[in-house]
Amino acid sequence: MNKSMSFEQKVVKPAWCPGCGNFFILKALQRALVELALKPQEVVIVSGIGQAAKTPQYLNVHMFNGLHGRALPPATAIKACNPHLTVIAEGGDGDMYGEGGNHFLHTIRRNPDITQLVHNNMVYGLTKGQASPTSELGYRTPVQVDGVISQPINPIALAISQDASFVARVFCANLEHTVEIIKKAIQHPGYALVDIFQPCVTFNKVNTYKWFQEHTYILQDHDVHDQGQAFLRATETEKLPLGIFYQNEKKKTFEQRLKVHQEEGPAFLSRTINREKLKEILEER
Ligand SMILES: Cc1ncc(C[n+]2csc(CCOP(=O)(O)OP(=O)(O)O)c2C)c(N)n1
Ligand code: SF4
Ligand SMILES: [Mg+2]
Repeated sequence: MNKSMSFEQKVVKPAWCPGCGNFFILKALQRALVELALKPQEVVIVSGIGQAAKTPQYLNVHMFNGLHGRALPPATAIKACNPHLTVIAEGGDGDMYGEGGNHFLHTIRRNPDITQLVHNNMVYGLTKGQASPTSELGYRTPVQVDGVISQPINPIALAISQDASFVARVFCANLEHTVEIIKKAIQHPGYALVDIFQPCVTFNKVNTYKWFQEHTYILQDHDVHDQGQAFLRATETEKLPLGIFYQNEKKKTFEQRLKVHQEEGPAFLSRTINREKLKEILEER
């Protein structure tokens, strides 16, 4: 039996344009989950709104599809309630760095043991091509008719500056590399960001497959534990590095720091009711 079948969603077919980079990401994630020998019932994918945020609907996993930009708080909560689950928050550049930008910052602070996958196509795809927080200066759209006038966010540099515990970037058409990095992000004990360059073939005619191929290279001989070097690599502009920029495995996770887990064991889900304690509380009131 082909093991990858277990994550295949047979009922709902992807509503993406032919050639969209999201197909590579769907395939890479499916392969990563299979190669990590995870079972569908052990995985939860949380997403918001957008083309990227549709991804969990096309996989045979548990999913929670919430508000635009709000995938990270429920993902953090799910992991805190049941640390046995593999929890992934997934969405687009607008969803995660724009509408959800505040949650991005505060999730880095908390360091829950979750993975954040951002399909970065540098555009709002679902709403038909407006500029996103990662669109380049001067990028023209039907709304930004004279070109974007605000500087794009650099999510990699931002995450490294805040000591996010795992920070990586990939280009989805490098399928093997994307699978490898997603696997490492899921295995990392703590918050892991993977920014995924993803061509939007319909609305972004600048950042195409060819453009990403010509403007990226894979990091070699880079010390992932050197935060200063990682930040410098993240601010390179001529060619954009891909791979793991930074990793800090020494930070405690949000779940490890929660007092309730230290005192009463890990998963809320698997606890039995202490009837004596419950009786005491009820009598007190
Ligand atoms: C609070 C809120 N603001 C705006 C929207 C409209 N909206 C839906 S998806 C989207 C943009 C999605 O862009 P991105 O996250 O980059 O995903 P993509 O479609 O490019 O994958 C917007 C602005 C909304 N649904 N909710
Ligand atoms: S609009 Fe862009 S992001 Fe959306 S499915 Fe089409 S190619 Fe993909
Ligand atoms: Mg987008």
